[in-house]
Parts: sequence; structure tokens; C-alpha cells
Amino acid sequence: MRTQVGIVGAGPAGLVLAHLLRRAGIDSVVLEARSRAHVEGRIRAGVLEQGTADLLDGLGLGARMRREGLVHHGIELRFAGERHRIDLHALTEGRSITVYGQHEVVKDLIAARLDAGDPIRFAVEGVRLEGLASERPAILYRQDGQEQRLECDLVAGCDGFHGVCRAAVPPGALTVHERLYPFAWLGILAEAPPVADELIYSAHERGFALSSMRSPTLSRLYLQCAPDADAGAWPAGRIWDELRIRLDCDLPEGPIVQKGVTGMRSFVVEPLQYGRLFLAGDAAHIVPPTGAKGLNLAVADVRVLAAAIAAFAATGSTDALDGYSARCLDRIWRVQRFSWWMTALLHRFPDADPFDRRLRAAELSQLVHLPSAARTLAENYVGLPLL
Ligand code: FAS
Ligand code: PHB
Repeated sequence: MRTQVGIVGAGPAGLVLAHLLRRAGIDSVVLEARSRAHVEGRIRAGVLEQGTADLLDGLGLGARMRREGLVHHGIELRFAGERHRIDLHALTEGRSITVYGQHEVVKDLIAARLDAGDPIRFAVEGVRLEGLASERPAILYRQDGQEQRLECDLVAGCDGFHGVCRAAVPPGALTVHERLYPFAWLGILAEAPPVADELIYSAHERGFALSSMRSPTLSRLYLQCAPDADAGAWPAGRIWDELRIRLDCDLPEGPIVQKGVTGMRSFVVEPLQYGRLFLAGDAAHIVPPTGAKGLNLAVADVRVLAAAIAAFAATGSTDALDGYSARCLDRIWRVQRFSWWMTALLHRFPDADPFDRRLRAAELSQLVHLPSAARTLAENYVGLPLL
């Protein structure tokens, strides 16, 4: 088989890239290790930046998001018994976020691609890359027990943090920047109405808590926990009790339909390219989810990549492709900074001394008393301008 772009991974990065390439008249094949049901059922991110929602609209893929998504104009911070709303809409001249689950975005992107008759190969095995340093790279894989070879002009590594594409780059060709955090998030999905109409971020002395949602009847809630926490050691009663304490309010309970622990790390690999392989999304970087950036950063990467591929397809020039990495890394590091800052601001660090705790309290106070500090948070939260 032959295609212009071989895309490894049918997550937000791979699927948005495939749609952007289709709009530019460029053929691609998406290869996904898991089943369609698995990727569509994987509960992850929940907040779409203004730019991401607008992009889905622009691709004609935003209808259900506009029907079912929840547009929010603010978020609430809770700390030291206080409650402060950050008016995102007013602070960013009218921009907002849309709460719409990542798995819903993935469903919409998959349905649209398959309806258009474009290929997504699910449940592929043994993906490996060949000829990345040549002008004729290839992706080898097995499907239904049959060995397959996909000849490409370019390979997009959109296979997430644990994928094979980044690992296919020869040792020494990439530089890794990483920071691990001394905590994780216990996340639950509960059939219960959200605590409030908007998201609540709480910096409690017992640890961070976040109240989010997926719909008016489906809550998404998170608790800071030990980095090696076992979700099994968190029965429903303990979760609800801890949420009440940390969110400093009563909250409606309901059946917990999904529970899991997500580790926290900051990770960036440089550059994002090796020969004809281009890394995007979690394959290239990971942010702690505090700033709700993971999915949105993946989309920002592939917007740049799709434009560079279109220029290459139209002219044969690799200038835009050669500039992909540098163009994305500026935004990636600004988003890394924001995600690290939000994480440091809102979480309890086990080794924090009294000085650290007072600095954190001062940072929180800045947000309440200094409009420029609140504006900086708001501008980053709704999404930096797309390149
Ligand atoms: P993804 O990981 O979404 O997609 C990669 C795809 O590649 C997957 O479908 C995978 O099956 C496939 N793949 C992997 N190896 C392959 C191979 N060898 N061959 C073929 N396919 C392969 N972000 C937030 O903003 N908020 C959150 O609350 C949040 N929660 C998260 C919880 C968890 C458990 C995880 C892991 C991440 C979370 N994230 C969150 C971040 C997440 O949303 C990512 O940023 C987002 O999925 C990035 O999208 P992709 O880069 O497409 O990677
Ligand atoms: C979510 O709804 O999953 C969510 C919202 C905001 C975050 C992280 C996750 O910062």
C-alpha cells in the first residue's frame, strides 16, 4: 500500500491531522493499535480551548460539540476558605472554553473520517518504522495476522507517550526534558450532577481537588493522591468524603462509573522531527493535566504540521517541514510553563516548607488582587493564539 502520510495513532492528534490533510487534498492512512470501541471509550480530557472548538467547527466536525458541549465563561478557585471566580470571558475579550469529553471528540472525528470513506486501520499490531532517514519511509504492521507494508512520503508519530514512533528515533538524536511530580490524580466519572455550573479548582491543605463535568448529569472529579496510589484503595465513600472536605462544600453523590489514577509529569522531546518522521501530541510532550492543555496542545501541533505537509505536497520544498519543530516548541514550552505553574499553585507538595507555603498563598492572592495576574491565567487557560 502507498499513501502520502502514514499516521500512527487515532487519538486527537492523529485524527485531527487526518482531517486537516483531507481538507488540503492530501491522502493519509491512520493506523491504530486498539479497537474503535476502546479508543472511543477512553475517558481523558474534558476542556477544549476556544481555538480547538473553533477548529472543529471549521472542519465541519463541531455540530455535536455545539449541541452537547458546555460553554463556560469562567472558572472558580477555592483556597483558605475563600472562593474566587476568574471571569475568563471578560478577561480575554469574549473568549471561553467548551467542556466536551475527549472521547466524544474522538467519536466525532472517527465517524466523520469513516463516513468520508477514508481509512483507519484499527487493532493493528507490531507497528515498526523503516527508512525514516530516506525519502521513502515505510510503516510495517500486522492486521488480522497478515503482514502489511505502508509506503509513505511522510510519517506522523501521533501514538501518544507510550507509542513506538519516538522510540524509533536512533539514540542520541533526541533530547528529553522531563520533570516528575510527587503526586498523581485519582479521577472519577460519576452519574451525579456537577457540584457547580463551572469548574472548581481547589487548593486545600490536604491536597488538590477539581470538580468538572461531562454533562448536567455526569460529573468528572479529581483528587490529588500519592504518585503510586492504588485506585482500589479509594472506595466510593472515601472519595466522596475527601471531595467534600477539599472542595469545602456538600456535593451530590452518584454511582462511580469510571475510576483511575493518572501520573503527573512534564515531558518534552526535542526536536519533534527525525528525517521523514514528525512527532505530535503526547508522542512529543506531556503536561500535567492541571491546566487542561494535553489535548489542546496536540491539536495545536498538528495544525502546524498539516500546513507544513501541505506546503511540501504543493511545492516539494521541505522548508516548512524543517521549521515544524521550532515553530511548535515555542508554544509547547509556553504551555509547559503554564501547566507547571497551575500545578505548583494548586497542589500540596510533600516537601514544601513554611516559606514555600507562604509563597504559594501569595501567588493565589495575586490572582485575586492583581487584574493583570488574573488576565495572564485567563489568556493561557482559554488558549494562546494558534500559530
Ligand atoms: P493519545 O494518547 O490520545 O493517542 C495516541 C493513540 O495512539 C492512542 O489511541 C493509542 O492507542 C495509539 N497507539 C499507541 N501506540 C501505538 C502503536 N504502536 N501503533 C498504533 N497506535 C498506537 N489531558 C487533559 O487536558 N486533561 C485531562 O484530564 C487529561 N487526562 C488524562 C488521563 C490519562 C489517563 C492520560 C493518559 C492522559 C490524559 N490527558 C489529559 C492528556 C490527554 O488528553 C492527551 O493530551 C491527549 O490524549 C493527547 O492526544 P494524542 O497525542 O492523540 O495521544
Ligand atoms: C476534565 O474535565 O477532565 C478536566 C478539566 C480541567 C482540567 C483537567 C481535566 O484542568
